[in-house]
Amino acid sequence: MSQSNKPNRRSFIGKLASLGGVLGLAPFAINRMIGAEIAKPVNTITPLDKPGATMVSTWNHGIQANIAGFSALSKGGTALDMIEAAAKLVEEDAEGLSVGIGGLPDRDGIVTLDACCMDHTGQAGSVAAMQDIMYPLSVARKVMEETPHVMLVGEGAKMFALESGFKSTDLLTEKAREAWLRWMEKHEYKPVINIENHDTIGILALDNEGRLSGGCTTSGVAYKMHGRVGDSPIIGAGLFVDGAVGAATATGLGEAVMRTVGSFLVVELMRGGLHPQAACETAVKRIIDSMDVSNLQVGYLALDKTGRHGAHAIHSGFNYALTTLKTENLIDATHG
Ligand code: SD4
Repeated sequence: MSQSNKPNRRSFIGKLASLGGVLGLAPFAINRMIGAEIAKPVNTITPLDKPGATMVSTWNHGIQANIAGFSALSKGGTALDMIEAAAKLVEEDAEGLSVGIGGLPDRDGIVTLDACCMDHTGQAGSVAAMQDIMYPLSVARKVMEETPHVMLVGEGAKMFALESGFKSTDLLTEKAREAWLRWMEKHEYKPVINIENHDTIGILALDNEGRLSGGCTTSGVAYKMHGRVGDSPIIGAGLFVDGAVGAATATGLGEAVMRTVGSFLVVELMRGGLHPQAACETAVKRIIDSMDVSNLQVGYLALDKTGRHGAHAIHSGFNYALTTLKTENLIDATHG
């Protein structure tokens, strides 16, 4: 665990309590969110010796995202609601340079977003290369729930979002535009490992009923070719969920994940009996064995249906946030 980043438990509970206040939650609901602190649970509390609600999310921003997810749970939400709430929080943060508004643009200065989600029944939705819409994972969820399709791209995805009531928003912030202008001076495309430790967010959640869901949302690799789509919205690459087995998500250079259908591989390895940690390690090894990885990073994160989790990356620097009703941790993934 990276001590400098380790969140303080008291501040976590404080955040949950004040969030509860803002949301007008009954005290028992707040108690549910901080269950370990309560001496005698009231009978509305789901026993935590079942797997219990668990969320894992990539990178530092996973901590805040998971808090938003647990807030959705406390309002009666499902695992998929936890995923959507967590994604929204990061997507609307204009300071983050890799997800939603504020994401770094492609080489033509255009921000295009990729996202997908999947639930415990195997339903999936996805949008790719979508412009001007701030909440791509929510649009992906609508594709899943309200259309006969799995994936919409580009102009079609945007049209569907507008028809569904999403607003058109300029996603290129001044900060991102300035970074792009600096990049234009050399105009050199070179993927950068662990750009700034708040990359793509991949989120996996297990609710109190044992339902698993997952989501992934990103602006993709910075300064990509216009029209390039990475792994993040590709079901099986950036995300895969099998409610009877487990879920996995990926971060890093999408091309390496897509070539090895990474998240599907991690889930299939768990189906074969591997612990999520071992499954992530094996999937990373598949990449290392099949290409030159000196300049590329990939990290996998997995959660199985019993609440066990693991993560592994090619290089150091990848971490993930783990949140349950009892604990919150920022964990450095193993690597190599
Ligand atoms: C992509 N996998 O577009 C994404 C980028 C990413 O951490 O995850 N960065 O290839």
